[in-house]
Amino acid sequence: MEQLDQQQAETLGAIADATTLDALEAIRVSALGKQGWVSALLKTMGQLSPEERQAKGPQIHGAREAVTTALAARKAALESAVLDARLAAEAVDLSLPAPESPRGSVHPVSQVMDELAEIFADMGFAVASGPEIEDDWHNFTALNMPETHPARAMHDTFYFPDKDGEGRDMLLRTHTSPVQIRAMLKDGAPLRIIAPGRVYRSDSDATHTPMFHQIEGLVIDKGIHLGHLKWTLETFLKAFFERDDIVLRLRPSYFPFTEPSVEVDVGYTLVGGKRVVGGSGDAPGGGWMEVLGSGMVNRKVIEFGGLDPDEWQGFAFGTGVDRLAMLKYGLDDLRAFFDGDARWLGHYGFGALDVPTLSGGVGVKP
Ligand code: 2NL
Repeated sequence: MEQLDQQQAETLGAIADATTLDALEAIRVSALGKQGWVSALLKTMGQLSPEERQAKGPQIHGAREAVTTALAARKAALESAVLDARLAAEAVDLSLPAPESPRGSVHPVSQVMDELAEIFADMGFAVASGPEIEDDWHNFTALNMPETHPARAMHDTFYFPDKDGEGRDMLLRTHTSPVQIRAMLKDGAPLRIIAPGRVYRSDSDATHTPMFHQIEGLVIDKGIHLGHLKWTLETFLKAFFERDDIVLRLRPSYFPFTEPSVEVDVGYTLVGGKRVVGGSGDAPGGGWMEVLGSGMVNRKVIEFGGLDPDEWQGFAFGTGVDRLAMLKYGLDDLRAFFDGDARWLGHYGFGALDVPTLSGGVGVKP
């Protein structure tokens, strides 16, 4: 039995000294394996007399227990050391830039819409939206375009064959103005909104697509006048083109839904033979480019919006998002916008994480 004590002490010592899982496994085999010393002692128990078995049994089983427990504890310690070593060796350095994984790009129209929403949000405008399938009351009548108005003709507007539940003609909206009529009726005044979105006209050539993108803005409040309109558009255009030297030229015009109506041009100048937005268009080599239509909201339209025009006044404006995108980013083919060509998008698209108002430089193609 002294031999057993000694073997057990040796084995436990070897377990404590084992530095690898392989070494530990060898110790396990030498003690508990088929030929191991603990197994050999257990086998001898069958030949012992009952008295001897009672005397030695607990010691032998105790040895097996002690070795098994020590092996398990040492194995757990070695395994966690192996894991610690791996974690240290394979540590991820979170200060390194993440590898780029290209997954498509943001269309220039979406990019410009984001920029517009951002710029107008800074001026207190909310983004409003509405249906692309409209009725002729919201699209035309409420905008002071009566039954006889030429824009209502089939050759301009896409109509649906059926009427809606209220007996009105259904059509694809030709501008985003009906969104603003709906906002006036729903939210009342004061109101400061922009309405960006798709609009549809029966028109298709090199510079017109049957679907295009428009953004309109509407401010309704007390005592609103043309000065508010001019400041807002000037502030917007400076932010959008990211230049402080944007010069506006306001020209009298006509829209059924505004009175008076104002067309807004921006000046461009020649820089290295290229037309670039900024500066007075009257400078040598320069010129004026129309970018916006606008005006004071017609009294009749304010009434159609459910408000009293003696109490509430407003201004409104509208422009093409596609055209703004072409101007700002120097794109020259409108039709390429809607071809869905991945090569075009790969070239002109923006990264998903680009900030909305990044400067691409302003290029106006001659
Ligand atoms: C253009 C000109 C314009 C408006 C849109 C508008 C909307 C309401 C009331 C009054 Cl609800 N006006 N919108 C006003 C003036 C011009 O758009 O050239 N668009 C592409």
